[in-house]
Amino acid sequence: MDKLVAIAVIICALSVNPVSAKEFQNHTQMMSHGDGHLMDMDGGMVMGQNTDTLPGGCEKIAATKEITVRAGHKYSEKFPGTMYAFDQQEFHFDPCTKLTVHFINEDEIRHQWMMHGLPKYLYPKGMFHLEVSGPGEVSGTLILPPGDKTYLVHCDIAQHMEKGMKAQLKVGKGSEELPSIPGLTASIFPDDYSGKPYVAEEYSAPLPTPTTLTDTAKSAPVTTQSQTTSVFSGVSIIGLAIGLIIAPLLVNRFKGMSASEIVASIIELTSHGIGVIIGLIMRLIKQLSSKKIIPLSDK
Ligand SMILES: [Cu+2]
Repeated sequence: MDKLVAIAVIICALSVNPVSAKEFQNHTQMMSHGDGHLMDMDGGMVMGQNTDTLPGGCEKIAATKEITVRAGHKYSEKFPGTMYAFDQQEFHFDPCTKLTVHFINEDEIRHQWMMHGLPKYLYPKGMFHLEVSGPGEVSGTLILPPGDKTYLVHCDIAQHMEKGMKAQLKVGKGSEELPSIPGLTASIFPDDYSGKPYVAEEYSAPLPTPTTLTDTAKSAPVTTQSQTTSVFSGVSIIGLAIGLIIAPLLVNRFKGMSASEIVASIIELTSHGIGVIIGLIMRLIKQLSSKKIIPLSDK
């Protein structure tokens, strides 16, 4: 009888299929999809890779740095109330540094190292983004813009940032301290164990500074005259029309850029966009003159 029990136990033990942990994967064989976007079929991804284009306002690459960042549940253990964290919460680099980030995910789930606020003329969507699904490593390179600025770095998977996976990257002196960085800055929603009902306090986020371009566009007098006789008014209308058309585009493009970056970007824009603008002006003149708004010749 004892033998039977022993055999049963052995069979039972052998039939148990232990849940095997996912193997650590080094995502080195990624396919380039253009525009600095690389990915493989196993959950490795890099977005906004830039190894050689200098951001506007950088005369040369100031330094070449390499860092390893780890992401995982275990790094959140020292921060009460969190679930996920990076192993570092703050990074600091000189402007125009060429930075390679080796991102290691130590969890069985998907994590990201996503950096925001980069100039959109150089980094699509204003992001530099590394992603690994399950345990593994991915590496990516970018060139940091000039100027003092603090960039948000986080994991964008739902609730991962709110649960601790948040950091800040300061270029130069940085521009601010971001809230709710575990162990670093005060939380926007601090945990309260008093048992009293929660009363929401308004978080006073700094309001975005109004951009001159939008102000100009908004405050510019909108003419209601449909029939104008002088060439001067016709030109004004063309200028205003172009301003109104391109102002929102420019505002979006220049968002979060330093003065030197804006200048560099304007130069770039001008050289690329001059043909388009000339075409637009020609078309407008043609349209307006066909409607006899602008007298092309004095009669
Ligand atoms: Cu995550």
